[in-house]
Amino acid sequence: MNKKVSELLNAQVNKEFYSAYLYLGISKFFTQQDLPVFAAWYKVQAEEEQEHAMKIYAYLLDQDEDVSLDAIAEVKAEFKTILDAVQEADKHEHYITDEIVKIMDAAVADKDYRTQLMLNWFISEQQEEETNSKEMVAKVKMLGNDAKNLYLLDKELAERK
Ligand code: OFO
Repeated sequence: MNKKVSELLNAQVNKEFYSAYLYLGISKFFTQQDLPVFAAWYKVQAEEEQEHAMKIYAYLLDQDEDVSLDAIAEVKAEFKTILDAVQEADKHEHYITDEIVKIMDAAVADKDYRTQLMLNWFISEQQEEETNSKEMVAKVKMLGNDAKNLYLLDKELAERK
């Protein structure tokens, strides 16, 4: 595998684990706000991010590439408001999309069709996650900090498995 593609994929393993950590931090914040279903929603998201990291990890090993298991950066997860927390998640999803696109660009430049095929899944996944996080921001903006509304939204989120 091309060195740049391999390095970017390695870095992405770490970024996906960081994403899991960030979502766990957001989940913790919602637990502390007494919004258990919001908390559960972001905990599911944290689990999904670990799966993403493992997808790239397994792909690299399948290609006989090494995987560096670097330190995962600390997550502060201190938010002033519920809106701040959901906006942080939305901002992060856009950042991750940009990172996936950078790897895709490198794979295209190298005519690395196998990596492009693997990354196609991530391109679709990011589309879905950006849509979810955008909707979450819109809902929280509409409902504001009204306790009853947030309780209802918390119940609506309970649908997510
Ligand atoms: Fe890894 O799925 Fe979004 O960030």
